[in-house]
Amino acid sequence: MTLLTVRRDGEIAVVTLDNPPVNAISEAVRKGLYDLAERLDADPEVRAVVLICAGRTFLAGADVREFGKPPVEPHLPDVVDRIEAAETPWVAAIHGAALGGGFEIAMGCRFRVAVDSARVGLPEVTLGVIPGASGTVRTPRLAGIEAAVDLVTSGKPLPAAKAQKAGLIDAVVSGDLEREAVAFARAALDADMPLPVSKRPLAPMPEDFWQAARKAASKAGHQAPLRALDSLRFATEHGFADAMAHERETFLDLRGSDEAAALRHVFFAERAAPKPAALKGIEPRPFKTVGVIGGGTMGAGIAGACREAGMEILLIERDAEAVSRGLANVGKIFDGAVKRGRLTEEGRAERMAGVRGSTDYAELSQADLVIEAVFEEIGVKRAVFAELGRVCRADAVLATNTSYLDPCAIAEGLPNPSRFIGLHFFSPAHIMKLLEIVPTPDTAPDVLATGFALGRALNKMPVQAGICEGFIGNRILKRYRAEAEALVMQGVAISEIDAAMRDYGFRMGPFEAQDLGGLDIAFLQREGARAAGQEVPETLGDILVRAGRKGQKTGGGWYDYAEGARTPLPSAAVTELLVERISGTRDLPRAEIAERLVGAMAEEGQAILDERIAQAPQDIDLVEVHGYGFPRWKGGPMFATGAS
Ligand code: 3H9
Repeated sequence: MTLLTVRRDGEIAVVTLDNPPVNAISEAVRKGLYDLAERLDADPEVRAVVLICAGRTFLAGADVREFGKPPVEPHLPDVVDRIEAAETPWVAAIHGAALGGGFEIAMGCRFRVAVDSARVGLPEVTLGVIPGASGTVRTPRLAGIEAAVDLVTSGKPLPAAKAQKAGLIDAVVSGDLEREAVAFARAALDADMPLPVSKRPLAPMPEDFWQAARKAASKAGHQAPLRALDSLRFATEHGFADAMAHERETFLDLRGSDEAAALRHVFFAERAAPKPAALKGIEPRPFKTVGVIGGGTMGAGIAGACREAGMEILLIERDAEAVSRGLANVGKIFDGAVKRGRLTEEGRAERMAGVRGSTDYAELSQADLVIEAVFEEIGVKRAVFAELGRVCRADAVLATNTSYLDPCAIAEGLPNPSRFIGLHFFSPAHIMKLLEIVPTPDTAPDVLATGFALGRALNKMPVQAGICEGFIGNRILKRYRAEAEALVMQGVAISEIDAAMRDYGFRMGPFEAQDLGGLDIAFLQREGARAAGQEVPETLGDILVRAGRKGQKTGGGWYDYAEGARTPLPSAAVTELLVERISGTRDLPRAEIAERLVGAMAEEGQAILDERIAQAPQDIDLVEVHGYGFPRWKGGPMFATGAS
């Protein structure tokens, strides 16, 4: 494979970069492009250059794997400058995605053309850095300051049509990209040549614009979007060279930051998780027709997610009334998508046409996959699988969406148990990314592979978990809550613990989150275990639930709430109820509180690893980031405590 090839189409040189899988800009790519710009400038017969990429995408950005090492020349900003300074105009021909350094190279080109399925963007802040090769300096000169602020501080790429509207690309083409780009270059040679992007003028913005942008950027919770904004502002108030120096300094500073390291860790963990090495070469079973048992919040969410991914759904409920309620629940999911402008009315009708309801299990005889999402009670679930064992094809995959029960116990007596697996979705299932995949000792490898393939098809983050109470996520949650209660018993204020975890980066602390979700769910589960003869010590939460304090829905839980309000107010009633379990008062710095709670999560994570419930520490981090609101820029409990 040759990294860079050059072919001539008359007076146009077509440069093709081929650096699989995503044409990341490695040291070799930087050097190759720089040298090529020199070489093509020296060729009097070349009047324009088209830069195009082989494979699935245009240049996807700097090679993130190099970020942990010292920078090596030629640096990317110099490559971009060199391309911009070329004697002959360069045309970037974009398919797939032009991201980060890839889009910065495209901005060094005199023109940008793209196919309509392409996206362009500057996602650097999602990796804890800012664009480091002129993204904060050239973008405002190319598309104006407002568009640049949006693109850089959000990190969200724009589809080609919107990018063209914003002035980020010159043309959207259909048909063969290379041919169209060559034709574009040829036509451009006969027209007025635009100024190189770095030479374009820029008018500063008023103070209130920057203040509003600052407020918006601070919502991300970590420093990169704010530093990106500072860099954009600097670039609009200083000359090009000074702005480039400022941007580079900020980029290098952030590149070495803990937040950037954490975000890189999550980035690579996310890419590894959906395709476990152990399943390489194992063909998943099909899942075109999917049965969902139960049309409550969870079942409807699962049905909605599967339908959105193109599967045909059969929703099974107990009686006709429950069927129509279930279908209405699925309908509400698509209504939400219409309301947010993500789906048209016709699209909604098409989605719903692929969701049928029935009370008759026999209709599942042709289903490829059936997911059970009924009440979390072993007897109810067993009855469902007894029925499924009778009606489903012997090779159909049968899955339980249990969150606490032992999947082996659910599957007991099922004929052909190798097709059985746990698929633990998180509520709301059409939104939450995490999917815990729980094989039993009987689960066949291709059934496990089917779980992962389903996760990928649903655009979820699939993580394999072994069997224990709560699997990975809920087991750690239990420990986290227990540690938080331990602090309360030592005299730390409930509101301080919540504030500490918010300061750490969670949207909510452990107690306010319980008030929102309801304290009774975990309480009932503990009561169930007690009724089954297990030794489960009385928690502080139990005391509150027994006193009728189940959270916001009962007007109070760990906090009081004013009528109809959601603001948590410290509760004298709670202090009174817990007085015998709390010893004095204790002031603990918030950072220390967070350290203790995250430390407890990591300790439980380590136990989970030792018991082989999780395959790798980064899987635990993904579970926490995607299912439990752990701040991404802290990398997850294992990373944050140095355990991954
Ligand atoms: C930057 O550019 C900084 C500059 O401003 C300044 C520099 C001075 N590097 O996602 P996929 C790997 S910051 C290294 O499954 P898809 C990935 O790990 C960068 N490796 O593919 C995986 O490896 P493996 C700004 C990378 O088709 C394989 O490629 N750019 C990089 O679903 C396939 O990845 C970004 O943040 C990389 N930059 O999606 C873009 N990117 O096969 C990040 C990917 O071993 N990338 N890999 O598991 C993406 O968003 C997606 O990969 C993309 C393709 C949309 C391009």
